[in-house]
Amino acid sequence: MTSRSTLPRVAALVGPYGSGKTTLLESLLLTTGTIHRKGGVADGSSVGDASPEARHRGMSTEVTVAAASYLDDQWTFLDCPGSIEFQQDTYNALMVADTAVVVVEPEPARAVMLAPILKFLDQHAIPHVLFINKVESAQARLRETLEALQAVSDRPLLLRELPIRNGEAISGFVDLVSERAWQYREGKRSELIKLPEATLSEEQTARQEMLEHLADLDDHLLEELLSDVAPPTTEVYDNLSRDLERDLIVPVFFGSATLDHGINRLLKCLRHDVPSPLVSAARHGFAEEGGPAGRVFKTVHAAHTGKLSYARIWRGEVGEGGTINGIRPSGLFTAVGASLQKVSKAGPGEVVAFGRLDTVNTGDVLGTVETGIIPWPTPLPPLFSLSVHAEKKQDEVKLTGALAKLTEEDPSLSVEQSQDVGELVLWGQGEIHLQVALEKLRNRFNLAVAGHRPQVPYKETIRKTVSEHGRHKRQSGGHGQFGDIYVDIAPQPRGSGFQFADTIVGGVVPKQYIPSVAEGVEDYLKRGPLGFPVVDIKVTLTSGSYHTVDSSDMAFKTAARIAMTEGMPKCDPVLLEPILAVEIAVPAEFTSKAQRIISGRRGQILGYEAKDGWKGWDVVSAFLPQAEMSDLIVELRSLTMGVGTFSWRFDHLQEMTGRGADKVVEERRAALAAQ
Ligand SMILES: Nc1nc2c(ncn2[C@@H]2O[C@H](COP(=O)(O)OP(=O)(O)OP(=O)(O)O)[C@@H](O)[C@H]2O)c(=O)[nH]1
Ligand SMILES: [Mg+2]
Repeated sequence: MTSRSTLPRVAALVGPYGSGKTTLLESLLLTTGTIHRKGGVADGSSVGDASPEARHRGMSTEVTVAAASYLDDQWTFLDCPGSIEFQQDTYNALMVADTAVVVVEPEPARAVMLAPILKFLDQHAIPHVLFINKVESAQARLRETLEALQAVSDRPLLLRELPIRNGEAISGFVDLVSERAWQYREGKRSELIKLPEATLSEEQTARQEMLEHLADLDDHLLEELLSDVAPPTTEVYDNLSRDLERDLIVPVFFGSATLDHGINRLLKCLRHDVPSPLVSAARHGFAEEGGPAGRVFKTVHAAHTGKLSYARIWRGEVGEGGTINGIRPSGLFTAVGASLQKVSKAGPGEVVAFGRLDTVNTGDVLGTVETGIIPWPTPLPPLFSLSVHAEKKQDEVKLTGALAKLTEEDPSLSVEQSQDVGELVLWGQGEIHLQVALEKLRNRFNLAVAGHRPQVPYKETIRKTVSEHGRHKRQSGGHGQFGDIYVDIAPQPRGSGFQFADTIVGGVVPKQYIPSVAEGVEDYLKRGPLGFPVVDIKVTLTSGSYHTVDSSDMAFKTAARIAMTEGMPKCDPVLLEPILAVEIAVPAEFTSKAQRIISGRRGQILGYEAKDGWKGWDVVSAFLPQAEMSDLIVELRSLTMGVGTFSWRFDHLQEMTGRGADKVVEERRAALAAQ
């Protein structure tokens, strides 16, 4: 078997949370001789998950970059977080990978968790293989797991190796192409053994099945199979690598990351089958010829090194001392987890971190932007929010700066300065995502930040028309103050906002004072009788009087406020709560659960239909009060094995009455009184 490519390649390790990606990275690094002793996730000694936040939680919270070499081939492994809350980093990493190793558990019920990542891989035609991990502790038969996995994969899964069993336990495997057998050994490389007699007929069937899948995609192979000609091994290998390159098949491997079983085999197949970076570069729209080009897939603001931009080089060579996008980087580094090593240059296929490319962001092209380069995925839309503030008042400016850095690192995190309720709101993908962001602020920026549930931007309006008189008169020494007006305050249809009009005739309120009346009214509307901004209301100035010397803008503004303060409580004020249009996407087996979540949250189900392009998924549409959205994603995920998600937008304001409304108003009064 010869290597297809000597250019450095990139394999991303992806898959559901906790499937063993970081442990697999450790095993890959050991097998390739990059490290000499294996660390563990549990005791915080693994190469992956080096950040304090990841260590603290025993889970990956961002991508780990690790360079290795195997049989003279250069590799960079990208160990991606499995949690759906950190998928932005995973998607970014996949945008520079030549292949993805999808690590899964041998648990048929969990197969559904793969759907989102497989969708992303197929949408971007990224070649990928499956690695069924933890086989030593599998409860289910490999077949059952495979069937469940096939149900969520649009591409055919192709079992590349067959387990050899010793009783129930898997003790080795047969490679279905070379038809050679290996026996696992503890702490050592697997041993080549004679294909066991007992496995022979099963092996023949499995091999035939694999060949038939390949023949579906190749006429020559099909002819051979139909006429009972055994295809030469090289032809099978060629088919495998060609079909993988085009994302037409998904080869399946199995093993154990903790026991280092099946790792060498996985590496050998990657070495043989994974396409060259030249193929990936073309898939991304980078032309073959031209100056140096690359793309940034990860940005970190590290405490000591400053800003680091991890990039894949797609073409040409970049070197120390040169400029990139007009900037001279402070250095070039390769990484094995947190350990960085300075290098003088980097060429096609390599992954390097550039120091201090200040104006360059994740997703940016390094070099000339060519037409045809595929767009970077848009950031994941926000699903969960916290209102945040620095625990020390003097840290507030620092907080804004630190948040800007975090949102630059992770565009699925965003900050909103809410106008309505005056809060700084941090938006992200879920509770853990935001907690990790707060931990980063503490660990990296030495900022103590508190987060709490954000306020709902309630509004209020009125249901009755009232005419009111407002008179402001004061005599104090020289100039007095005099403003006198009559207004009609009237409700308006939903969505009309605020309107002001006048029906003044004969100059009873002189023209120059009318805008001041409007201003006084608007001032008042910032906080109505229930304590919230007032909307959907029309105020008409109908009459009044003035004084030639004592009247002023200020006096009419005050008169307007008086009229509003007197009149509004008589207009039958009513609370308005924001209603969102939400679309919940779930695998169809969870559709009724999604509907129950909606009804349990005062929502109104509008209907459901099959999710476009997602086999076996539904979308439930509904109206949902914004007050009920805050932990929607938390409940949805807990009921759908983490895969359910939703999109939302503000739709309308709706009158809210009864005990719920009374409670909102009471809480608002208490909050205002405490100010
Ligand atoms: N029995 C067994 N356990 C394993 C194996 N691989 C990993 N684990 C365990 O599974 C748990 C999760 O392992 P990780 O390597 O952190 O999994 P991960 O996929 O990186 O997790 P996230 O990055 O958080 O998605 C740990 O307790 C590992 O020790 C394996 O091959 N066999
Ligand atoms: Mg991990």
